[in-house]
Amino acid sequence: MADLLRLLLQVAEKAANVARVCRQEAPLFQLLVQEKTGDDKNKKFVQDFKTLADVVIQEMIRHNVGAKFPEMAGFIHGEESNKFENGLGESVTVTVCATEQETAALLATVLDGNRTAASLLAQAIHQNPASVDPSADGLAVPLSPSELGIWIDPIDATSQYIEGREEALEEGHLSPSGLHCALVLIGVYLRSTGRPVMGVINQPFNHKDPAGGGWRGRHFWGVSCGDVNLCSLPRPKGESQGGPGLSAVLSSSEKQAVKDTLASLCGPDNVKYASGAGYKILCVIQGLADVYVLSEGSTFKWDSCAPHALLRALGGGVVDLNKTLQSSCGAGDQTELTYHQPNAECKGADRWANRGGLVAYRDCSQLNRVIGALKGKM
Ligand code: 2IP
Ligand code: CA
Repeated sequence: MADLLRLLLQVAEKAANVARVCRQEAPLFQLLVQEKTGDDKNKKFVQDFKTLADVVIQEMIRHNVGAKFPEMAGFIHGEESNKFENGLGESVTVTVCATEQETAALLATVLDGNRTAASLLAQAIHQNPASVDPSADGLAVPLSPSELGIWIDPIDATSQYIEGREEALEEGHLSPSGLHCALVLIGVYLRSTGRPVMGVINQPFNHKDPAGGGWRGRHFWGVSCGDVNLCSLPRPKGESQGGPGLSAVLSSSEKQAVKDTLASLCGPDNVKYASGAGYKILCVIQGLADVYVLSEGSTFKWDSCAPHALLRALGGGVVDLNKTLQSSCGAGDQTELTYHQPNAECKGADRWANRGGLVAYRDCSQLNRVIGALKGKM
């Protein structure tokens, strides 16, 4: 498991490099921000570049993990499909090739011959970042790769990534929107039970190098399996243990009834809004909010798997909101989100939606207070 965690930290860092390169290098940045529609649309160009960047990152992770752990190869899932059809009806499969040159040549075909952009992208994909987190070494967990599956969100909060507003993060404060909301999420679950057991979160745009060297990232990881619960972050200091103070983070598009209920439970100043499903769970992990409540089925397995594993390592979790509201025994392990079974009656991405909404929490008694307040209100 130490090997797997080390590899995931490395590929997440590589993904973060690709995300940064796409914003830093002018030929890629132009492609990223231009939305071509109607007559302007180049029919040879495969969909939009944003989707291509996502797919390239996802395929790079799939390629690297599958090469080192072949038992996992058929169980690495993500938000994007790597099969594209362009406006001319030609179908192209984007994969990461054995060499940088081959990858560049393949990317050039989907970038309609733009060799500069293709080479820059291929270079970032094939470059190995030097540093991995030494604190992840020596980890012993009795799990084998053949028991595990993976969910990847190559870039969560894509809209914030494209918009690219720069915010200076203030220690201990949640910052509602901006580049820091964009996250690379890699979650590992147990195929038999669907429980999340390992998660890696990389925040490619955490702070700017004071010496002018561009954006620097930050990463977080957690492992939760049996008696082993380890997280790169400590439990936030001054935990209230379910006491009176409570704060919540919500999507700005949350239902008014949920906003009102939480404002009266937490106090209006303690309800905050932020972009990105992954970023909101990260706020709970970091103690910037106690709970993240979402009443809609607008998140997916790839959004929640990685940060869910970190919350479990800290003694919290992520439950299905509707199931928990209906459960006679209240919040408990039975209503935690799982990651191995699709919603059989749904089609497309909705097969993997967290359809009942969710609550992410660190402290079970705080979760119970939220559930108690929301009963009969939505
Ligand atoms: C999105 C992204 C959105 C979030 C939505 C996710 O993923 O995290 O920000 O909505 O649920 O699926 P909101 O910000 O309102 O919580 P992506 O950006 O990868 O599509
Ligand atoms: Ca997402």
